[in-house]
Amino acid sequence: MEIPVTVRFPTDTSLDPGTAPETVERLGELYSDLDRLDLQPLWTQNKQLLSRAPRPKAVPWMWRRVDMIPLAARCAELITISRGGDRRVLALANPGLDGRPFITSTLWAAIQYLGAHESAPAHRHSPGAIRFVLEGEGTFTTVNGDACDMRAGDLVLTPPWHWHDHKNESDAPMTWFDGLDLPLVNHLDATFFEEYPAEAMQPVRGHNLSEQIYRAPGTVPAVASSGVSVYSPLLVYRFADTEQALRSLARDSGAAMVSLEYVNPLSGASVMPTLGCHASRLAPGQRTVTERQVGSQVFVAFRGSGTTVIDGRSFDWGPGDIFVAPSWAAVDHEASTESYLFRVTDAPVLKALGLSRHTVEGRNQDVLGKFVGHAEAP
Ligand code: GTQ
Ligand code: FE2
Repeated sequence: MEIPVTVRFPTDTSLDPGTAPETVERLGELYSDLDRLDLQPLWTQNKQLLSRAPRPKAVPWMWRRVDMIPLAARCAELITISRGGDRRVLALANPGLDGRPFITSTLWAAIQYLGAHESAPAHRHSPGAIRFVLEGEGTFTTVNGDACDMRAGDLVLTPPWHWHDHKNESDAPMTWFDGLDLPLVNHLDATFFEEYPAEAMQPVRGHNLSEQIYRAPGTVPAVASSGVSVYSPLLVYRFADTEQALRSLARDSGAAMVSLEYVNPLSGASVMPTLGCHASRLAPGQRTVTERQVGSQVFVAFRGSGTTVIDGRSFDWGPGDIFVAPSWAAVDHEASTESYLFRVTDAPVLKALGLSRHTVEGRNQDVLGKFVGHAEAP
């Protein structure tokens, strides 16, 4: 069936009411001929294609720990981790994205749950991943043979095409946050995936090997300059270090919020070319300035509690809650107790492409409503 041209191309705004009927008819024929030959006019759709500012389909949203953990535990009762399914992962699906399992157009965010003495088999893929541990210990993620022990507040990297598996050797379940560049890599038609051959798990060379080389502050291997890679060779960042640095920063600055970026110790660049990771400490009772930036931001509340306003709506968060600010959303925070927020973004991509933009509003945005969750429509 032929799609009517008037549906394919919205009203031609250049057409004024006095146009002769003969011209209208000729225009109709012209649009049909264009359509038939897969040619499309820009003038009927330029406003959508070249919007004055980004118009992300993703909406500001939040997923609460109290909702997610019990559901993940129910999954663990009913669904075993097998070679086929590979991972017990629940994706945070943004309600603005038509049911796709993505938190924004560029980022994947999920919680992953491993029961006591469970493991998830080795595989590798071209999308890069980061893990931020929400609670528990006794689990390690092995990345190309380097078993990275995971404890609450630690950041663990799984760079592109590195073999990785997860193993919980403890008597308690373990939950962490996964951030991946998967939607972006899919958009770029650059996704590859491979299962580890033979055995499910890869051999472990040792524990925390990258940490032993790269964690010492201020020194890096002298030979490394020739082999600086685009992702960080340090695969794990400990919360104790993050916390200490943030505390010291806060003491010096007195600001409502201090932040640090996790970086590649060899280059100072973001941990991966596609993913940037930050940690912030919020002082209680002080609202931060309202800012906008191009790109997607996913926040993980780790410790403390507070309120973040995103595009005029307030999101009240506590430990383990995860919320998202789409590109160019107005964002500010106010903690009610000393708080730590982890954040993953696609900022390195925008920077590399010359598309970064950031503004600080002259005054705080108005709060027009409060996020209540799935009771409301997006
Ligand atoms: O743990 O390897 O959330 O491959 C999505 C894809 C986690 C993982 C995710 C993955 C993983
Ligand atoms: Fe994976």
